[in-house]
Amino acid sequence: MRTAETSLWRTRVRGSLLLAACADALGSAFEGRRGLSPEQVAAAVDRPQSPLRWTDDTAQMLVLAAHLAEHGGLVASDALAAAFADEWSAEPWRGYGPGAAQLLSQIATGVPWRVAGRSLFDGAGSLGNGAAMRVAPVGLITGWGLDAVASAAVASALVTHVHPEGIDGAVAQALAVALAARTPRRQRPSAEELIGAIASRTATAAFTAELEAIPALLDGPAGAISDRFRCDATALGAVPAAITVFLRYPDDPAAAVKEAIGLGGDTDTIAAMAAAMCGAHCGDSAVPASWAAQLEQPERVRAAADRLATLESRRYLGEADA
Ligand code: AR6
Ligand code: MG
Repeated sequence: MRTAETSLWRTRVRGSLLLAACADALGSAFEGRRGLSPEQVAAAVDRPQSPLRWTDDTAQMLVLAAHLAEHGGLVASDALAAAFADEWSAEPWRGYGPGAAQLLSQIATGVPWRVAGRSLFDGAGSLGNGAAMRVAPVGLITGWGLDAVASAAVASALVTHVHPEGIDGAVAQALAVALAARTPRRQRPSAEELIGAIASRTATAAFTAELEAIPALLDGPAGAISDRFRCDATALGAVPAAITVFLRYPDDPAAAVKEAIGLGGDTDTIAAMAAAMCGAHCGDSAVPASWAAQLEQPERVRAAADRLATLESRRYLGEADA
């Protein structure tokens, strides 16, 4: 890959991870609330007054980014499960979902991830949005086709989320980020193309039905989005809402984050997922200065992004040289 292309890609990877981290932190103040007023959300988002502390969403996203960088872009399941469990053990207070905490504590004490994941929710496995909220790095690997992105998303999900809807959430989010990153900056992402690419690679009829609802929500009031989607901690309730918000504001992360938070419910996660898409499309120049100034450990996020972006340019060069 030429230097200019590498640097352009790096800005997108940085933009995606930084905006996801900022949005996660901004949204966490409102998690679980409903009926938020736009003024209330704008006051907190436009001029954050206190440090932006991220939650389990960003903690796990950074683990996955580091894992992909270390393993040549591939998912080594045992090592990834152990890395998530280590992260949870080190900072269990980040706001993990109840199923996730139960699962990661089992893995930390030696239970194999295959056994632990199946034990959740009476054997159904988790259909939470946790595999989706952390998956952006999978969509930010250069040189990969969309089928490879979808396969890696499945592999990354399976170590914690075995329910088909939890897996579909990760596939959808990874593909949305991948397509956002592949859309020229001045071009508006095509809703039809994005929805089609996701619908053809997700497995459940339930997810397809939610995706099909998106086009009717692209114009009109945000209230129609929260009327249609549950906007909760499930993959089905959160990921289609995040995609809808991104498609409404692909070039405007601040507007996207405000709208995502305003939906209520799982505000940190829906905002983080929509922002990851915006950042992949716009690059890091779109990160509002007031957010960057307050973000917790910004250098750690940038370093994770740069390792991911550099990994890809090395891989690309290696293929070209072969
Ligand atoms: N049946 C019914 N409800 C379920 C099921 C199921 N099979 N699976 C999940 N849920 P969890 P995550 C519901 O705990 O996916 C943090 O706040 C259930 O209500 O596996 O990592 C993050 O910020 C459960 O509590 O964790 C994210 O918002 C919820 O889905 C979120 O949690 C989450 O599933 C990530 O959640
Ligand atoms: Mg959340």
